[in-house]
Amino acid sequence: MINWESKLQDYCEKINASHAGLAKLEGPRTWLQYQSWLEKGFAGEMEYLKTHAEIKKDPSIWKPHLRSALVVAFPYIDHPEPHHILSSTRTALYAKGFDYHFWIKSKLQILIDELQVLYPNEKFETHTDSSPLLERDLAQRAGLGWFGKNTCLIHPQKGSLFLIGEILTSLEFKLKTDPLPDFCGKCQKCLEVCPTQAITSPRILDATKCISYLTIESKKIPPEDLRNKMGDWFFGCDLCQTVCPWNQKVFKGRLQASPFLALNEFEEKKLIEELRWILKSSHHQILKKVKGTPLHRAGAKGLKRNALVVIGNKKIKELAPEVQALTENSFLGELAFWTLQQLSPKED
Ligand code: B12
Ligand code: SF4
Ligand code: SF4
Repeated sequence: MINWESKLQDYCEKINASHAGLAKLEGPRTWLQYQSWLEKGFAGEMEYLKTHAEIKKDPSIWKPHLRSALVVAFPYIDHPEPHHILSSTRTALYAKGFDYHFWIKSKLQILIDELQVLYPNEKFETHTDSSPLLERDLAQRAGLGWFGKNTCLIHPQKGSLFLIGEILTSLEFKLKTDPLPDFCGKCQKCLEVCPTQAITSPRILDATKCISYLTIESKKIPPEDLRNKMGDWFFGCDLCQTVCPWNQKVFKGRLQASPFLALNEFEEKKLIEELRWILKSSHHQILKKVKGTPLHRAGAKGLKRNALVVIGNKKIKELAPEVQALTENSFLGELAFWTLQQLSPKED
């Protein structure tokens, strides 16, 4: 008979996970919140979130033979799989490492290889992010954290800067994990810091306003009223997490929650060269460079779009010729004009 509590600790050490828990693979407790979020149009262009809805409500439609989930939290400070591509740009901390869809699954596979020996007749599968599961709900039920007002799952000793992955299995676990209590209290720091006011009320995030969505998921040019608010973020955004006192406590002094990153002269020059490279390179060159990293998801067009927003907001005049060259571009032209406007001094 396995003692799951100590087994989970051993497993975490083996694969550099911070914590793990067990949950039944069943309908989520927060289904109604998800449904109302979709109805409000907060998913924007992320059509797959609507297509997946029925499966999320009842995972047995999708995996009738699977009963449980072993849910694992993978911290990304320090990043376990770092890359140094376009390293001067302000990129979300999780994206400073290689694409987690690959490395998380391969780490979970190490555990499956062990479990399969113990339970040769049971089924095991690895999943993370892209599967039709409400992962925060699953992880909350497995005791990995509470739903912060920024919507992220937070653990009192581990913070929220972790990714979630899971092993789904036909096994039925006997261990019952109690969800953690909510420790947000009266704090509102995440709502206050969000530059685009994307967190419309505690635990409700209008993704169409979130910088993470605008720079990663959206295939469009950001609406004009949000462009200035996107600041220097090139890919993703961490502000509502880095400002969080629970992360500040865990990662003492290591997290930046300022609206613009302070760069020294050398870093500023390097950033300008990286942005110049993005604007001047072909789609093929860009995709080749970012292959295997999360940056690939935005596509070459998306990364050029993000570079233009950063150049405009940081007023990088040195890049005016490269921006000018994009004003005839069918996708980027209007944004390139906006960027040029930000670079020229305002008349009274
Ligand atoms: C779509 C998506 C996004 C969208 C929308 C995010 C959102 N908050 O809705 C965008 C592109 C904006 C995004 C951004 C980010 N994402 Co994302 N994303 C997803 C994805 C694919 C689906 C999330 C979803 O269904 N959203 C809809 C809302 C309604 O659901 P939810 O976010 O899960 O929120 C739950 C709680 O808020 C709760 N809830 C809502 N209201 C209420 C009210 C009460 C009273 C209670 C108790 C609970 C509650 O119920 C919701 C449903 O379970 C998941 C992976 C997955 N398969 O689940 C990753 C995931 C949520 N993302 C993740 C990460 C890391 C990020 C970013 C940090 C990346 C970055 N730095 O740029 C940011 C964080 C932004 C933020 N504050 O959420 C991690 C979260 C890890 C964690 N510790 O929480 C996940 C789980 C991916 C993974 N496998 O690790 N993401
Ligand atoms: S990730 Fe950034 S833009 Fe999105 S909700 Fe958090 S602070 Fe706001
Ligand atoms: S910043 Fe405050 S309100 Fe927001 S998630 Fe952290 S503790 Fe909760």
